[in-house]
Amino acid sequence: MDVDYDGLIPNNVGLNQDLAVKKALESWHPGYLDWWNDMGPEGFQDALVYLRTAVSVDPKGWAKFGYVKMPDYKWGVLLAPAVEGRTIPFGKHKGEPAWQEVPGEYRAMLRRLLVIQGDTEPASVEQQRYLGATAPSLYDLRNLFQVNVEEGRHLWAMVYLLQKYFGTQGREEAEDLLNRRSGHQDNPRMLGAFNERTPDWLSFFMFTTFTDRDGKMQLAALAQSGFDPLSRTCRFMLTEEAHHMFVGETGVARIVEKTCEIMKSAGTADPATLRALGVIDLDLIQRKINLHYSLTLDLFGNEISTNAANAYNAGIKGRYREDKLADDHGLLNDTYPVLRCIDGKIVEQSVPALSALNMRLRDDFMADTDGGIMRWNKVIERAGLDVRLTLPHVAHHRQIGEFAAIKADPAGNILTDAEWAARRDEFLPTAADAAFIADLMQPVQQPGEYASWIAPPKTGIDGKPGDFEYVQIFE
Ligand code: BYC
Ligand code: FE
Ligand code: FE
Repeated sequence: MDVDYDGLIPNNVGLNQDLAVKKALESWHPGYLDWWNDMGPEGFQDALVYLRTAVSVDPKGWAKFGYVKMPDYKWGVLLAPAVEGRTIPFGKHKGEPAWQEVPGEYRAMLRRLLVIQGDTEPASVEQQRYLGATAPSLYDLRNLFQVNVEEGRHLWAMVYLLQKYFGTQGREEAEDLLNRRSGHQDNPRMLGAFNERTPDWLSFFMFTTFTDRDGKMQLAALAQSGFDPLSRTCRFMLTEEAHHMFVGETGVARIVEKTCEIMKSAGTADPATLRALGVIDLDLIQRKINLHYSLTLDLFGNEISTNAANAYNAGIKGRYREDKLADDHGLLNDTYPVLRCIDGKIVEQSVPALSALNMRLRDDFMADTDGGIMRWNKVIERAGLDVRLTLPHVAHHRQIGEFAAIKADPAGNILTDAEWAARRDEFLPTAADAAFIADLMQPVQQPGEYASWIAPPKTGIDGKPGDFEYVQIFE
């Protein structure tokens, strides 16, 4: 399963034998590069970045490290190996051979899912575009860029499927994916969280912890798809996703570590004092958790969803680890408990399992997220402090679904509009927080040096020593 690196577009899908698709991708390529130059990392396009590139999709040997200028990164089309004799794992076609072509009746549904998935990838690059200027170290700068180029590759992954399987419509969608812009008034990205700002590095680490984890869960559900090319695409994307969450989770952990160190040495928990000492108070970290976690919960869609039911029944989008679950994989007679908002109150209701699939995936997401929070709290515990970070209630600060209609605090207590207005600044980042962070985040570009507010990582990338020059910047 080696990757063909000879042509313009590295791939393991035999593009050289598939000339129509090759041509479509090659004519899309210049527009992609224009988009990358306009909307990708601002100011570092000439820097040499120590990046990993996939040279094979085998679990062991796919990462090769080396210095690359980002616009020269080998974005390509990579699918995980086919599983011989694979069958559709769930829904009403369960047990039939997996589809190698798009089933006509599910064409619109599949296209919509590919476009939504594809849209998030360039959106995140756009959201992170200005962060390079304030990176706390060359190590972190390199990790940002690694995430960015891989999200760019995820766009390629979806564009390949659109162009190969959806003809003219697919090519039009591929163009539109380059035209929408995160946060744009008239032509925004498709899902809410991808039009929010990622204004600073604490937000970046929260985004990669929580929002990239939504990516993991959604990709895992699509990796189960009966449409085999989608399944194979997502399986390979998941191996890249793990690194994004690593960047986020360890990033926050290192910030927490530094804050705790100063809390102990200065013997104070007072936010103003800690800020004066150049670290980020745990209260502000908690407010950022509340913000990014609630924005991410919105990405799972509505509590009750016929879209989700239809996609499952059709064999197009499965559950997290569908292949490891022991039930009938049809769910027609099952129920699932869902938190709903009824007469202004939060109540648990048992609903048909098929229509609750968004919540099932969200529950799996929440369980997965708990591990990360525990690791952050371990850092605080090791410092001998008894504060703890927590995840807010699902009803807190929501814009999609049942709880968009009400206001709730992070513990899930329902508030009146007046109470919310009076207390909002306790829960979510404030203008003063933003001003403090903007002031705090000054670039550190000496190899081996780190900003005051973040601890160095435990180990380097690719086994490199602490003072390794992960990014060579030329003025
Ligand atoms: N914002 O029946 P419902 C990633 C719309 S992240 C705006 O609940 P469904 C990444 C919905 O579209 C993973 N609109 O919808 C991470 C629908 O509209 P229409 C991205 C929203 O389909 C970091 C209507 O409300 N991948 O990869 O069950 C960096 C009814 O809702 C939102 C996917 O999401 C929202 N948040 O659920 C880089 C996988 N939520 O069609 C990358 C593909 C709902 O009635 N997407 N709506 O006009 C899906 O599976 C589903 O579309 C969703 C929504 C789970 C997103
Ligand atoms: Fe991605
Ligand atoms: Fe990602």
